[in-house]
Amino acid sequence: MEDKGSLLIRGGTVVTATARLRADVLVRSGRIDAVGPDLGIDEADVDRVIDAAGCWVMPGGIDTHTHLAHPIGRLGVTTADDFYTGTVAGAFGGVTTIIDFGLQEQGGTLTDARDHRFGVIDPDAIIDFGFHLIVTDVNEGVLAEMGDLIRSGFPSFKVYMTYGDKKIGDDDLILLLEVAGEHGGLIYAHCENDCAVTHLIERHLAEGKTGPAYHATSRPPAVEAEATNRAIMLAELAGAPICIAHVTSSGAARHVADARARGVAVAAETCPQYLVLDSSVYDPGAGCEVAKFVCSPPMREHSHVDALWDALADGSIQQVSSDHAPFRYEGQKTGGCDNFTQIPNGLPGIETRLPIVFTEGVASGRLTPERFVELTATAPARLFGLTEKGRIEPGADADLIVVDPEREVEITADVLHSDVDYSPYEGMRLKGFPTWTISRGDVIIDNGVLTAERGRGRQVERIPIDPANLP
Ligand code: DUC
Ligand code: ZN
Ligand code: ZN
Repeated sequence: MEDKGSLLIRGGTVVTATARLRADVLVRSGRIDAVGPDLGIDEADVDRVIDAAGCWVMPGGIDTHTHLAHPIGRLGVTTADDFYTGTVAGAFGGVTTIIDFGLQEQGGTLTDARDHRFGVIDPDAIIDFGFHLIVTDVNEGVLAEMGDLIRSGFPSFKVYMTYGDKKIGDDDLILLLEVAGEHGGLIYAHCENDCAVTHLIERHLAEGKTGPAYHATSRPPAVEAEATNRAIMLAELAGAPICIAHVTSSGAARHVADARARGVAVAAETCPQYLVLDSSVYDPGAGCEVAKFVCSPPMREHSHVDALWDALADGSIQQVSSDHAPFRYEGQKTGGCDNFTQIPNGLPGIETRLPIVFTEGVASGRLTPERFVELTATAPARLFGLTEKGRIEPGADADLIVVDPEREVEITADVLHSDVDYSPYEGMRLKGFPTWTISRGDVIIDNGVLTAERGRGRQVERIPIDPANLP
C-alpha cells in the first residue's frame, strides 16, 4: 500500500459540489496540499503520480447509512457484511467514509452502545468511520448522557418510529428532540406509522397473504408520509433539527419540501434502490425471489421514482445514502419464503450507490456532476458534522476517487465485494466505479486492486450540528 508521502493526481477534471475544472491535486501527509490547473510539480519530487487524464477526480463518497455486523435481534440474524467485507465493498464503490450504527440495548446506556461498537469496528474497517447511536429505550439516564456524547463526537441519534422493540413513541421522540436541540444533536428518523404497519401486517396474515410480495402492501406510501410529517412537526415543536432517513415516496418528499419552505431545519435522504427499482420487483409470480427486494420502506410505484429524482435535482432531498443492510438470499432471506414478516429487511448497496447515482443521475442528464458530488459527499459531511471530509480543498483529508466516466461494469454478485449471494441490480450496466480510491492519501484501490490493510480505518472527527448550517 502507498505509505503517507506525497501523491500527485495529474491532469484530471476535478469536480466539487460547486465547480468543475481541469486541475492537478497534490496530496501530502494524507491531506490535500494544493489544487490548481497546472501545479508545475516535477514528478521526481513526489512519491507517486497518478495520471488522471480523461478521468474525473471527486471527493470520496460518504455513506451515512450502513448496517455492518448489525444484529436484527427479533429474527436472530446479523447483516452479512462485517466491517471488513463491508468497507472493502465500499472502497471498490468509491466510498471513503461510512457512518454506521451503535445499538442501545433495552435497559443499557448509549455510552455502552458506543463503547461496544469500537471493538467491533476498529479491527476490521479499511475506510474511516463514525456511528450514530440508535436510541431504543428513552429514560432520564439516556437524556442526561446525550450532551456529553454530542460534544465528544457523537452528534446524531437514530430513532425508529416502528420496528418491534426498537421502536420509540411520540412522547419519547419529543424528549429526544428537545435534548438534541439543546446540545447540537441531530435526530435521524426512520419514519413509518407503527400502528398502521402492525394492523396491516395482521390483516395480511389473517387473509392468508403471507408470501414475500405482501411485504410491500403491508407498508404503503401513506404509512411513510404520515410518520414523516409527524416527525417533522414534532421537530418543529421542539425547535430541533431532524433528518428523515430513506425517503421513498412523493408524499414524504412533499412534507420535507413544505417544511423546508417554511423554515424548519429538516434534511432528508433517499437511497439508490428507490431511484432505480419500483414496485414491480414485488411480483407474486416470482415466489421467494421477491425476498431479495424486501426492505423497509419498500420500493414504490414508478411515479414516486420520478418524484424522488425531481426532489434530488431541486434540492428538497439533500443526500443519497445506501442503507446498506445486506442479507444472503440462501439461508437468511429464504427464512421468510412462507411468511414475509420473517424476512430480514434490507438490501446490499454500499458498492453500487455512487455508480447508480452517477449512471442514472449524471450520465442520463438528470443531475449535474456538481450535484452528484454534493449529494454523495459534501452534503453528508455537512449534515453529520464531518469537518475534514467531503471536499477538495487544501487542508481537507485526501479522500478522493478517480473515475473514468466512460468505463462501464455489468453488475453481478460476483463482480461485487459484499458477502452476499445476489445483487438487486443484476444485469444493470453501471458507470462511475473508481479506478483509484484514495483514503487520507493512501491509495486503497489501485487500478482496481485492493491494497488496504485490514483495520486501517479511523474514527472520524464529528462536531455538533448547527441547524442553520444544514444542507
Ligand atoms: N430498513 C431496512 O430495510 N433495513 C435496515 C433498516 C431499515 O430501516
Ligand atoms: Zn430505516
Ligand atoms: Zn437503515
